[in-house]
Amino acid sequence: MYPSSAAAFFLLLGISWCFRLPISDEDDSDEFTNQDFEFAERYLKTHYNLHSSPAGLLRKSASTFASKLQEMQAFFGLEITGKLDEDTYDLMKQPRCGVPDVGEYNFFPRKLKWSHNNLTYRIVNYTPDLKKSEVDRAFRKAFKVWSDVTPLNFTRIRSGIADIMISFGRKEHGDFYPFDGPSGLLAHAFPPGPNTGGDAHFDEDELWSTDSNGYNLFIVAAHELGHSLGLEHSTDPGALMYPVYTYTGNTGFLLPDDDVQGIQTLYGKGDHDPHPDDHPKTPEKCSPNLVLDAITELRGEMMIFKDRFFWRLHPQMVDADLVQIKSFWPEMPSKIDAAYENTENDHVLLFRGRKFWALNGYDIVEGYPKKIYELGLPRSVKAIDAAVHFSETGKTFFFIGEKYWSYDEINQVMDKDYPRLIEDDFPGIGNRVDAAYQKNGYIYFFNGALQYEFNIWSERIIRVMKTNSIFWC
Ligand SMILES: [Ca+2]
Ligand SMILES: [Ca+2]
Ligand SMILES: [Ca+2]
Ligand SMILES: [Zn+2]
Ligand SMILES: [Zn+2]
Repeated sequence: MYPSSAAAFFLLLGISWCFRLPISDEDDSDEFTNQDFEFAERYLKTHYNLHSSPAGLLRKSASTFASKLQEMQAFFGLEITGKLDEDTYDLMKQPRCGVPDVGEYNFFPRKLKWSHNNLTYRIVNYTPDLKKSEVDRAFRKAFKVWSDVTPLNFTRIRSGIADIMISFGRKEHGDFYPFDGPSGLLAHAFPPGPNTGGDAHFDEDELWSTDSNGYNLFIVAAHELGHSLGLEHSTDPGALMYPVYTYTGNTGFLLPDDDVQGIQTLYGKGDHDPHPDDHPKTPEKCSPNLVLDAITELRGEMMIFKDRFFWRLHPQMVDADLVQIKSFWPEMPSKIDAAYENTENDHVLLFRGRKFWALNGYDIVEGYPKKIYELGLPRSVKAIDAAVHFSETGKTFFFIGEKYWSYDEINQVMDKDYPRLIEDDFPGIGNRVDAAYQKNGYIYFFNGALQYEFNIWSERIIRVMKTNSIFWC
C-alpha cells in the first residue's frame, strides 16, 4: 500500500473554457461564501497537504489554512496574502492535475526514479470519446516526448502487468483517490515504484480529444507520464509539468526546456533527440537582454507579450504574472507581433502576421480574426512590428519596418501622406520598433534591449532606459 502522500498524482491539467480572469474589482474581492471557503479548503487538502484540524482549534486551523494558502500563492507566483482573494480563487477553479504541488514528496527520498531504462506500458481500457487508434497514438506520442530526451525506451504490451498501467475511470476507481466528475481533477499518476507505481489514471468524466475540444489527451498524458517517470510539478508556467492544463496547439509539440532539464537530471540525456536545440525556454523578465514582442494596456493593466507568453502587470503591483497566451485563448496564435488598446470602444487589438483579433475584456470579439489590409495597409505588408493608439486624436500608428502609417479610427481609413519614415518623426529611437505604448503624453518605444521615452508635444526623447525596467528590474 502506498502512503497517501505517494498517491498524490492527479494532473492539474485543465484549460477551462470559463477561465476568464476578471479585471479585479477591489470592492467585492473579499466577498466569498462559506461554500467558496470549503472549496478552497478541499483544494488545499488535495494539493497542499492541508490536514483537517480537530474542532475547537479554530485559531490553529485558520493559521494552517493561511499558511497553506501562502504556499499555494508562492507556487503560482501570486501575491502572497495568505487570504483567499480573486486571483487565488480563480486559479483554484482551473481544471488541473490531481498530484499535489508541494510538500508531499518531503517524506520521500528526493529522487524517485526507475532503476532500468526499458519500461513497459499497457493501455488497460479505452475512453469512448475517441477511436482506439487515436488513444493509442496519443499515448505513443506522449511516451515519445520523454524517450526523445532520455535513454528511456517504452514498449507497449497488451496483456499482463506493465510498469506503467494506463486506465480510464470515473469517481472512485480503485485507489482511494477518487475523481470528481467533469473538470476539476483531470488525471493523476503515481511516481516510479512497484505495483501502482508509475500508473496513470484519466478521469472518464472528461471529454477527451485530439484537438482543442474538451481536454487534449496527448497533452494530459504527456504531463502524467512525467509523474510516472518521477517528475514533480514545476512552478514554471511554460513547463509541461506546470500543474494547470494549457492546450498548446495541435502540431509540433516541443518539450519545454524546464522539463528537459528535470527529466535529464533523473535519467541523463540519451542520444536521439530530434530537436536538441529547440526546447523552448520561458522568458526571464529581468534578463538584461530582454527584447519584447508587443505591449498594450487592457483596462488599466499592462499586457507585455514575449514569445508564447504575456506578463500581466497591475499598476499597483510590482510583480508581473507570466501566463501562456494559449491558456487564455486556445484559438490565438502562440506569438503576438503588435498590440494596442482603443479605449473609445474598449477593444484591445492583437496582431499576428496578416491577421488581427479584437478583445473586449478577455473575450475575443465575434467576427475576428480580420486581415490587416482591411485597415487599408497594402497587401505587401506581411506583419506589423508595433502599434500605438492616441485617444485624444483617435489615431493609431502602425510601425512596419522603417516606416509608420497613421490610421483614423473614427473614419476607419488610413490617413493620407503616410507611410512616413520613423527616423524623420521620432528621431533617436532607431529605424525600427519592437513594441510601443503611450501614457500621459509619452510614447514608450522598445527597440532591442532599450526603451525610449518620447515626449509627444516636444517631439523628443526624454529618457533612455533598459527594456527590462518596465518590470522594475
Ligand atoms: Ca506500475
Ligand atoms: Ca474531473
Ligand atoms: Ca513587435
Ligand atoms: Zn501533475
Ligand atoms: Zn487513480
